[in-house]
Amino acid sequence: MARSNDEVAALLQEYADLISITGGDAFKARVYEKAARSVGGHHADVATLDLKGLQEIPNVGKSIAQKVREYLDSGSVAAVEELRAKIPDGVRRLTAIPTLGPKKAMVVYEELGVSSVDELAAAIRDERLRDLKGFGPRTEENILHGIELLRSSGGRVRIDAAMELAEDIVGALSAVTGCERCAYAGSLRRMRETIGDIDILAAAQDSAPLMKAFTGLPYVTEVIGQGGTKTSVRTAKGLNVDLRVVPPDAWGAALQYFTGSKAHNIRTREIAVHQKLKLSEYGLFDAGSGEKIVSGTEEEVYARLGLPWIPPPLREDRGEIEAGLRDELPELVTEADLRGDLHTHTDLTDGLAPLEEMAEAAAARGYAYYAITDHAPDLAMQRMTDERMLAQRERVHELDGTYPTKGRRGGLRLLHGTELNIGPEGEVDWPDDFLAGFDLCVASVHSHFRQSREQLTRRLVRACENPYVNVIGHPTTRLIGRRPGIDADLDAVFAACARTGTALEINAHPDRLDLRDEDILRARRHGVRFAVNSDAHAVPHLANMRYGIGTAQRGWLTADDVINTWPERRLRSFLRKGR
Ligand code: DGT
Ligand code: CA
Ligand code: CA
Ligand code: ZN
Repeated sequence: MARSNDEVAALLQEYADLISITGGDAFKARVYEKAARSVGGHHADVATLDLKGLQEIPNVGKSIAQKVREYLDSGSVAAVEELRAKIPDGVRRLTAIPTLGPKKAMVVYEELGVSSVDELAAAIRDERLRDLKGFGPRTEENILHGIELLRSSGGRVRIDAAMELAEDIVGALSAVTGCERCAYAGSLRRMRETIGDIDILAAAQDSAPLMKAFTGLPYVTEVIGQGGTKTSVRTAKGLNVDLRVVPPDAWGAALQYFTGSKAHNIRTREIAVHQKLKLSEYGLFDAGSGEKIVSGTEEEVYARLGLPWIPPPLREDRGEIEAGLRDELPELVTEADLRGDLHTHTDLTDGLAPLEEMAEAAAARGYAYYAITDHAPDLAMQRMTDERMLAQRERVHELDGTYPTKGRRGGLRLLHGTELNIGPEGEVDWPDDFLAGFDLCVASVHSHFRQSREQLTRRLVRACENPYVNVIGHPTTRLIGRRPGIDADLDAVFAACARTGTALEINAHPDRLDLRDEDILRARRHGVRFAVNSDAHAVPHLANMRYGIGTAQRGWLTADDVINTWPERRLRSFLRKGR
């Protein structure tokens, strides 16, 4: 296993930290830090190297090489253990605060017995810090700011916030002279529902102009780390961004590495090792000779490992390696496959735009059909009545087919629908004869989230059994980071959907992304169909579809699994539910 480079790099970095914390030689600490980076990025597995081979790694001298050998042979290093014993874990926790150096961390620990970030915040509140030598009101302010930064950076952000920022940065850096390629990687490229930090990759012969442009971006508030190949910044919204610049011929290997996920990369590296190869962010190398084999494109890297190119949303080690080896990867649904949107609102209820504007925007997106699904009367604040709904239906019929749709023959087909409320017993707003007048019904849970698991499950299953309910809207009702999903037996619900011909929604709003990827994977095994919907309440929300599609891709869905990619006739037949 070629995990040794990472392990050794982490050990050397820790040693460097320990040296500074204990007030050791700053120069020595920097030497170890540099060595850590070199080892982490070295193409050959350090476990296979002797003392001489180790010393050929840049920044690794004799004494460092000896420590590395000691670690590889015995699993520990005496010098590191010695320093470890001197340092309480608490001090190391304190140095995670960006504005608190190791020396000051040691002082507050020794003088005040403070050993956690919370204790430090409390000590500042009690004004216990300002009496220490070298500390003053200014220091307190700085540390408090650092604690705030630390706490806010612990949180993950919504994918749309990260996406907007990343696209802006990629645009700005692509315009820099000498930039040959630029893209975002990491969890954003994999379309995870939330993003820890943004990883930007660029290819250029000379990294300096890119690094300079990057740190000069207007929303960069702090440069956390700066080097020749990697720079990290914090932005005004508290989001961190890493920029890595690689030589153009290493683009493919670097993109593959920094797209991750870590779990996926571990698998690809294992495959490389079995073939006597070594895979790193610098390329795919012959493990024996160290000769570079490929690194220019991701396709080449995967191909040399015996794999087809794997779409980033699949790269989570959830079976994509096995499927790839058998050449059985799914042909994932894409945004271009969508023919319509089946859950949208207008200003008749809580939407912002009138029907006409929403329909016009939908036609401009090139949709073939578009459903208006305003809220039903049981959501009392929406003040819906039979009359209002029927008046809207007339207007929908008038406008049907009148909006020329971009890139398609014929006008936009408008479907008149509604978003029903699934009541506590699984009942919905209107009797069957009224429901029969709609082209489609979405039904969602909007109340009584805390019923028992049995009640919630029965509620959803009953909704599926309603012959007029076509789509279960935002099935778990979760709000990312704010409200957990309801506690229902989802497998029972998925089975009911498959049995009754009811689709499950993948709500594309970045607050929801409901169903989520893992539930989609499970639902798919039951043979359920899905509808990827924007749930738009305003024109700009129509564009959230990309996040719904990203989530569908993470759930391995093909176009055939998604009813709103189907031609209108096939869709209408599905909506009849065998009636
Ligand atoms: P995030 O930022 O928490 O939303 O998730 P990621 O996946 O963007 O993770 P991040 O930013 O820590 O690293 C970006 C990619 O770099 C990650 O997906 C895979 C690669 N990577 C980072 N650290 C390691 C590592 O220790 N080993 C391996 N094999 N890959 C790593
Ligand atoms: Ca990341
Ligand atoms: Ca990162
Ligand atoms: Zn809705």
